[in-house]
Amino acid sequence: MSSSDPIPKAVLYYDARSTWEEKGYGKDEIDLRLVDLSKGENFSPSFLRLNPKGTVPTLVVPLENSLSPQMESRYKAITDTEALIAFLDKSRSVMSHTHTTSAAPAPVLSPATVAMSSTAKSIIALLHSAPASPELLFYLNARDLPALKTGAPSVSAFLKGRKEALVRYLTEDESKEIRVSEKTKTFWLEKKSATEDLLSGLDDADKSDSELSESGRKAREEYFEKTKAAWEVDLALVLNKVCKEFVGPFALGEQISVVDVHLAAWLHELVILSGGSARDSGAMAIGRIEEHVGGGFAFAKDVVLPLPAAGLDGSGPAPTTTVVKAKLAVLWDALASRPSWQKVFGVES
Ligand SMILES: N[C@@H](CCC(=O)N[C@@H](CS)C(=O)NCC(=O)O)C(=O)O
Repeated sequence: MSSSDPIPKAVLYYDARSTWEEKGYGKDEIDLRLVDLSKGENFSPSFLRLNPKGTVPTLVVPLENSLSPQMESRYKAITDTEALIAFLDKSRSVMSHTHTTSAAPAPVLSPATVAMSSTAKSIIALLHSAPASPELLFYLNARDLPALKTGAPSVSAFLKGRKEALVRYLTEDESKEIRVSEKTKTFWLEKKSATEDLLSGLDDADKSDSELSESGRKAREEYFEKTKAAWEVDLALVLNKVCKEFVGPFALGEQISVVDVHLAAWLHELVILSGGSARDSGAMAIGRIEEHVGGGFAFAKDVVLPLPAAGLDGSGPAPTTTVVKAKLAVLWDALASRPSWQKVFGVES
């Protein structure tokens, strides 16, 4: 590397919607590279060299001790969302300004006390537990034929793209066009088989039950059962546990923290999968999740708020009535009013 070379930058490999702007990193600090999961780009040999699990987000950072112009830069990959967000948070302190995105100092988002750290850890672990996976809930998101007819085309297209990529990598390996380890080959075969299993329940979504073969009917029935259990049982349990730990108005109390960064991305995904949008009000968004989880699932509505005064300038009559909301609805409203929400989810705040 010569002295005129730019300082090596971190590269964030992400899937659409998986970035977050709260810390104010600028484009001159982090390169963003979209990894298209629907084309199996996360399974390519080059991506697997960075992250053998083939997951996004993945942040590749230059090692601090290799930043001098005299030496070749070395990099490490952070492949776990929790570690990645903690790294992005710690890499900017209150002393650093939010660089190109704003003149404000970068906020510290990590919890300050031991008690808060333990609550943070437990909520974050819940959000990244297997039953909370937005990817799983995207695959399993139809409980009856009308929902299957609407949803199957996009899920099938995603899974087919992924399967085609896996078949291509395996064929290239077979014909010695590429060389990969046995471990990578086994990984591809396992992913291919899991993808085929999911696809079998989504096949022939335009056909009624009576038009299907016996095995087709069985695969469809199993798919519906799996979907129902994923939302009504497993996700409902996660949601109840999250709410129990959640302090309010933000996850750990008055201050926004790393937990809210995880929650924002996760809740947004759940609302989209439930048929809502980033523009929904907190009450609407939470209502969509409740309805979609099904089985009578309901969040506790235990936050009492005054109704806003009639006049926008506050000149209206003093509020005489109150409104009750779920804690997560209050959080959604608080997050949706931040500029980061607008940037990430592309809505006017
Ligand atoms: N434990 C990982 C999980 C990340 C993860 O599973 N990401 C999904 C996208 S939301 C993924 O990359 N899936 C890859 C695939 O199997 O297609 C983390 O916390 O970062």
